[in-house]
Amino acid sequence: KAGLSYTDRIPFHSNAAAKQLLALMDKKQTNLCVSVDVTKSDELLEVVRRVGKSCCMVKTHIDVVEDYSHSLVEELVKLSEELEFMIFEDRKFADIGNTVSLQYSSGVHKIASWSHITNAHPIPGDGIITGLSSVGKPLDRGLLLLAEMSSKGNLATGEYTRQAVEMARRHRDEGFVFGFIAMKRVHEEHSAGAAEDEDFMILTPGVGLDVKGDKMGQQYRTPKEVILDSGCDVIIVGRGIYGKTDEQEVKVEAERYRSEGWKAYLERTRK
Ligand code: UP6
Repeated sequence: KAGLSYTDRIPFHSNAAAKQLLALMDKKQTNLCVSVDVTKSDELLEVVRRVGKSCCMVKTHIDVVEDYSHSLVEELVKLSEELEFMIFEDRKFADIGNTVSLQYSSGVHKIASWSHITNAHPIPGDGIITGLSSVGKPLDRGLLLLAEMSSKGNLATGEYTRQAVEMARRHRDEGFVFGFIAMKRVHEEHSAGAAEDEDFMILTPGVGLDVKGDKMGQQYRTPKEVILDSGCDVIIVGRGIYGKTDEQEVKVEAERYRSEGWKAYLERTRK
Protein backbone atom coordinates (compact mmCIF):
# COMPACT_ATOMS: atom_id res chain seq x y z
CA LYS A 1 0.00 0.00 0.00
CA ALA A 2 3.05 2.28 -0.27
CA GLY A 3 1.61 3.98 -3.35
CA LEU A 4 -1.57 5.05 -1.54
CA SER A 5 -1.96 8.28 0.38
CA TYR A 6 -1.95 8.03 4.16
CA THR A 7 -5.65 8.88 4.19
CA ASP A 8 -6.50 6.15 1.69
CA ARG A 9 -4.88 3.60 3.99
CA ILE A 10 -7.15 4.39 6.95
CA PRO A 11 -9.78 1.75 5.94
CA PHE A 12 -7.11 -0.96 6.13
CA HIS A 13 -6.54 -0.25 9.83
CA SER A 14 -8.73 -1.10 12.80
CA ASN A 15 -6.51 0.45 15.48
CA ALA A 16 -7.79 3.84 16.62
CA ALA A 17 -4.33 5.37 17.14
CA ALA A 18 -3.23 4.27 13.65
CA LYS A 19 -6.33 5.80 12.05
CA GLN A 20 -5.79 9.05 13.92
CA LEU A 21 -2.13 9.15 12.92
CA LEU A 22 -2.78 8.52 9.23
CA ALA A 23 -5.43 11.26 9.10
CA LEU A 24 -3.20 13.68 10.98
CA MET A 25 -0.27 13.17 8.60
CA ASP A 26 -2.14 14.26 5.48
CA LYS A 27 -3.90 17.06 7.35
CA LYS A 28 -0.65 18.56 8.67
CA GLN A 29 1.41 17.44 5.66
CA THR A 30 4.06 15.79 7.77
CA ASN A 31 5.54 12.32 8.21
CA LEU A 32 8.05 13.54 10.77
CA CYS A 33 8.33 12.08 14.27
CA VAL A 34 10.65 14.08 16.51
CA SER A 35 12.52 12.06 19.11
CA VAL A 36 13.05 14.33 22.12
CA ASP A 37 15.77 12.54 24.07
CA VAL A 38 16.61 15.23 26.62
CA THR A 39 16.97 14.84 30.38
CA LYS A 40 15.15 17.92 31.76
CA SER A 41 11.37 18.42 31.73
CA ASP A 42 11.59 22.12 30.80
CA GLU A 43 13.87 21.39 27.89
CA LEU A 44 11.64 18.57 26.67
CA LEU A 45 8.57 20.80 26.67
CA GLU A 46 10.46 23.67 25.04
CA VAL A 47 11.59 21.45 22.15
CA VAL A 48 8.05 20.12 21.76
CA ARG A 49 6.62 23.66 21.63
CA ARG A 50 9.07 24.49 18.86
CA VAL A 51 8.58 21.36 16.74
CA GLY A 52 4.94 20.45 17.50
CA LYS A 53 3.46 22.13 14.42
CA SER A 54 5.97 20.44 12.09
CA CYS A 55 5.50 16.85 13.23
CA CYS A 56 2.83 14.16 13.40
CA MET A 57 4.41 12.55 16.44
CA VAL A 58 6.67 13.24 19.39
CA LYS A 59 8.73 10.32 20.65
CA THR A 60 9.92 10.16 24.24
CA HIS A 61 12.28 8.12 26.39
CA ILE A 62 10.54 9.17 29.57
CA ASP A 63 13.00 7.23 31.76
CA VAL A 64 15.87 9.58 30.86
CA VAL A 65 14.09 12.59 32.38
CA GLU A 66 15.81 13.43 35.68
CA ASP A 67 13.16 15.70 37.19
CA TYR A 68 10.14 13.64 36.10
CA SER A 69 6.77 14.39 37.61
CA HIS A 70 3.29 13.57 36.36
CA SER A 71 2.74 17.22 35.44
CA LEU A 72 5.30 16.76 32.64
CA VAL A 73 3.13 14.23 30.81
CA GLU A 74 -0.02 16.23 31.59
CA GLU A 75 1.56 19.21 29.85
CA LEU A 76 2.76 16.99 26.99
CA VAL A 77 -0.76 15.62 26.46
CA LYS A 78 -2.12 19.19 26.49
CA LEU A 79 0.42 20.22 23.84
CA SER A 80 -0.41 17.11 21.78
CA GLU A 81 -4.05 18.26 21.63
CA GLU A 82 -3.22 21.92 20.95
CA LEU A 83 -0.57 21.29 18.30
CA GLU A 84 -2.08 18.00 17.03
CA PHE A 85 0.55 15.32 17.32
CA MET A 86 0.59 11.79 18.71
CA ILE A 87 2.78 10.73 21.62
CA PHE A 88 5.03 7.67 21.22
CA GLU A 89 6.87 6.41 24.29
CA ASP A 90 9.79 4.44 22.88
CA ARG A 91 9.81 1.95 25.78
CA LYS A 92 10.99 -1.08 23.79
CA PHE A 93 9.34 -3.58 26.14
CA ALA A 94 11.10 -6.94 26.12
CA ASP A 95 9.80 -9.17 28.95
CA ILE A 96 7.10 -11.77 29.56
CA GLY A 97 3.44 -10.73 29.23
CA ASN A 98 2.71 -10.32 32.93
CA THR A 99 5.77 -8.16 33.56
CA VAL A 100 5.25 -5.87 30.58
CA SER A 101 1.60 -5.36 31.51
CA LEU A 102 2.80 -4.01 34.88
CA GLN A 103 5.60 -1.94 33.33
CA TYR A 104 3.11 -0.43 30.87
CA SER A 105 0.31 0.36 33.34
CA SER A 106 2.16 1.08 36.57
CA GLY A 107 5.45 2.21 38.07
CA VAL A 108 6.52 5.84 38.15
CA HIS A 109 5.56 6.62 34.57
CA LYS A 110 2.19 4.87 33.97
CA ILE A 111 2.98 4.93 30.26
CA ALA A 112 -0.37 3.62 29.03
CA SER A 113 -2.19 6.54 30.67
CA TRP A 114 -0.61 9.17 28.42
CA SER A 115 1.25 7.58 25.48
CA HIS A 116 -0.85 6.87 22.38
CA ILE A 117 1.72 4.50 20.95
CA THR A 118 4.48 2.33 22.34
CA ASN A 119 6.72 -0.46 21.04
CA ALA A 120 8.04 -3.89 21.95
CA HIS A 121 10.73 -6.34 20.95
CA PRO A 122 9.19 -9.60 19.70
CA ILE A 123 11.90 -11.65 21.44
CA PRO A 124 9.73 -12.95 24.35
CA GLY A 125 7.09 -14.35 21.96
CA ASP A 126 3.37 -13.65 21.51
CA GLY A 127 2.77 -13.17 25.24
CA ILE A 128 4.33 -9.71 25.06
CA ILE A 129 1.50 -8.61 22.77
CA THR A 130 -1.15 -10.28 24.93
CA GLY A 131 0.26 -8.58 28.03
CA LEU A 132 0.54 -5.10 26.54
CA SER A 133 -2.79 -5.41 24.76
CA SER A 134 -4.61 -6.25 28.00
CA VAL A 135 -3.64 -2.76 29.22
CA GLY A 136 -3.48 -0.72 26.02
CA LYS A 137 -6.32 -1.99 23.86
CA PRO A 138 -9.15 -0.81 26.18
CA LEU A 139 -7.54 2.66 26.10
CA ASP A 140 -7.35 2.67 22.26
CA ARG A 141 -3.55 2.63 22.35
CA GLY A 142 -1.42 1.15 19.56
CA LEU A 143 1.69 -1.03 19.46
CA LEU A 144 4.65 -1.31 17.08
CA LEU A 145 6.94 -4.33 16.94
CA LEU A 146 10.66 -3.82 16.44
CA ALA A 147 11.32 -5.94 13.35
CA GLU A 148 14.65 -4.26 12.52
CA MET A 149 16.99 -1.71 14.07
CA SER A 150 19.17 1.09 12.73
CA SER A 151 22.32 0.36 14.68
CA LYS A 152 25.41 -1.36 13.34
CA GLY A 153 25.66 -5.07 14.12
CA ASN A 154 22.10 -5.47 15.45
CA LEU A 155 20.66 -8.98 15.47
CA ALA A 156 17.17 -8.14 14.20
CA THR A 157 17.74 -9.39 10.66
CA GLY A 158 16.70 -12.17 8.29
CA GLU A 159 14.70 -14.91 10.00
CA TYR A 160 14.20 -12.81 13.14
CA THR A 161 12.60 -10.05 11.07
CA ARG A 162 10.42 -12.56 9.23
CA GLN A 163 9.22 -14.02 12.55
CA ALA A 164 8.44 -10.51 13.82
CA VAL A 165 6.24 -9.96 10.75
CA GLU A 166 4.52 -13.31 11.31
CA MET A 167 3.86 -12.39 14.94
CA ALA A 168 2.23 -9.11 13.95
CA ARG A 169 0.10 -10.97 11.38
CA ARG A 170 -1.14 -13.43 14.00
CA HIS A 171 -2.45 -10.48 16.04
CA ARG A 172 -3.68 -8.20 13.27
CA ASP A 173 -7.37 -8.91 13.83
CA GLU A 174 -7.09 -7.81 17.46
CA GLY A 175 -6.46 -4.24 16.29
CA PHE A 176 -3.60 -3.39 18.66
CA VAL A 177 -0.41 -4.01 16.64
CA PHE A 178 -0.49 -1.71 13.62
CA GLY A 179 3.09 -1.54 12.40
CA PHE A 180 6.81 -1.96 12.80
CA ILE A 181 9.96 -0.17 13.67
CA ALA A 182 11.96 -1.17 10.60
CA MET A 183 14.26 0.12 7.89
CA LYS A 184 12.06 -0.97 4.96
CA ARG A 185 8.64 -2.49 4.18
CA VAL A 186 9.44 -5.74 5.96
CA HIS A 187 5.93 -7.20 5.59
CA GLU A 188 6.14 -6.84 1.82
CA GLU A 189 9.54 -8.46 1.76
CA HIS A 190 8.03 -11.39 3.68
CA SER A 191 4.70 -11.39 1.90
CA ALA A 192 3.86 -15.12 2.08
CA GLY A 193 0.69 -15.48 4.13
CA ALA A 194 -0.28 -11.82 3.90
CA ALA A 195 -4.00 -11.06 3.71
CA GLU A 196 -5.21 -9.10 0.69
CA ASP A 197 -6.18 -6.11 2.84
CA GLU A 198 -3.04 -6.17 4.98
CA ASP A 199 -1.41 -2.86 5.78
CA PHE A 200 1.23 -2.10 8.38
CA MET A 201 2.87 1.24 9.09
CA ILE A 202 6.66 1.43 9.04
CA LEU A 203 8.28 3.93 11.41
CA THR A 204 11.99 4.41 10.85
CA PRO A 205 14.74 5.80 13.09
CA GLY A 206 18.30 6.46 11.97
CA VAL A 207 17.48 9.54 9.88
CA GLY A 208 19.88 12.45 9.44
CA LEU A 209 20.70 14.95 6.73
CA ASP A 210 24.12 16.14 7.86
CA VAL A 211 25.99 13.15 9.29
CA LYS A 212 26.20 9.42 8.50
CA GLY A 213 26.27 8.11 12.07
CA ASP A 214 27.57 8.59 15.62
CA LYS A 215 30.39 7.02 17.65
CA MET A 216 28.11 4.39 19.19
CA GLY A 217 26.91 2.52 16.14
CA GLN A 218 23.96 4.65 15.01
CA GLN A 219 23.61 4.79 11.20
CA TYR A 220 21.75 7.55 9.38
CA ARG A 221 19.95 7.70 6.04
CA THR A 222 18.23 10.70 4.48
CA PRO A 223 14.44 11.23 4.48
CA LYS A 224 14.45 10.54 0.73
CA GLU A 225 16.23 7.20 1.14
CA VAL A 226 13.84 6.22 3.91
CA ILE A 227 10.49 7.38 2.48
CA LEU A 228 11.00 7.18 -1.28
CA ASP A 229 13.61 4.45 -1.81
CA SER A 230 12.66 2.16 1.11
CA GLY A 231 8.92 2.92 1.28
CA CYS A 232 8.83 3.67 5.02
CA ASP A 233 5.99 5.83 6.36
CA VAL A 234 7.38 7.92 9.21
CA ILE A 235 10.88 9.35 9.68
CA ILE A 236 12.09 9.47 13.28
CA VAL A 237 14.64 12.23 13.88
CA GLY A 238 16.34 12.96 17.20
CA ARG A 239 19.68 14.74 17.45
CA GLY A 240 19.37 16.13 13.92
CA ILE A 241 16.61 18.36 15.34
CA TYR A 242 16.86 18.78 19.13
CA GLY A 243 20.67 18.69 19.03
CA LYS A 244 20.96 22.24 17.73
CA THR A 245 22.44 24.61 20.29
CA ASP A 246 20.44 27.63 19.16
CA GLU A 247 16.79 27.14 20.15
CA GLN A 248 15.53 28.97 17.08
CA GLU A 249 17.41 26.47 14.92
CA VAL A 250 15.44 23.57 16.41
CA LYS A 251 12.32 24.87 14.74
CA VAL A 252 14.13 25.51 11.46
CA GLU A 253 15.57 21.99 11.43
CA ALA A 254 12.17 20.43 12.19
CA GLU A 255 10.73 22.25 9.18
CA ARG A 256 13.67 21.14 7.06
CA TYR A 257 13.10 17.46 7.90
CA ARG A 258 9.33 17.86 7.54
CA SER A 259 9.65 19.29 4.07
CA GLU A 260 12.22 16.69 2.93
CA GLY A 261 10.05 13.84 4.24
CA TRP A 262 6.91 15.27 2.70
CA LYS A 263 8.52 15.87 -0.69
CA ALA A 264 9.63 12.21 -0.76
CA TYR A 265 6.11 11.04 0.15
CA LEU A 266 4.54 13.14 -2.60
CA GLU A 267 6.96 11.71 -5.10
CA ARG A 268 6.25 8.17 -3.91
CA THR A 269 2.47 8.48 -4.10
CA ARG A 270 2.61 10.18 -7.48
CA LYS A 271 4.41 7.19 -9.02
N1 UP6 B 1 15.98 4.14 17.88
C1 UP6 B 1 17.03 4.06 17.00
N2 UP6 B 1 17.21 2.89 16.30
C2 UP6 B 1 16.39 1.84 16.47
C3 UP6 B 1 15.33 1.96 17.36
N3 UP6 B 1 15.16 3.09 18.04
O1 UP6 B 1 17.81 5.01 16.81
O2 UP6 B 1 16.59 0.82 15.80
C4 UP6 B 1 15.67 5.37 18.67
C5 UP6 B 1 16.73 5.79 19.65
C6 UP6 B 1 16.62 7.30 19.65
C7 UP6 B 1 16.11 7.64 18.27
O3 UP6 B 1 16.47 5.23 20.92
O4 UP6 B 1 15.63 7.69 20.60
O5 UP6 B 1 15.47 6.46 17.77
C8 UP6 B 1 17.17 8.07 17.30
O6 UP6 B 1 17.82 9.23 17.73
P1 UP6 B 1 18.90 10.02 16.86
O7 UP6 B 1 18.17 10.53 15.65
O8 UP6 B 1 19.34 11.12 17.77
O9 UP6 B 1 20.00 9.08 16.50
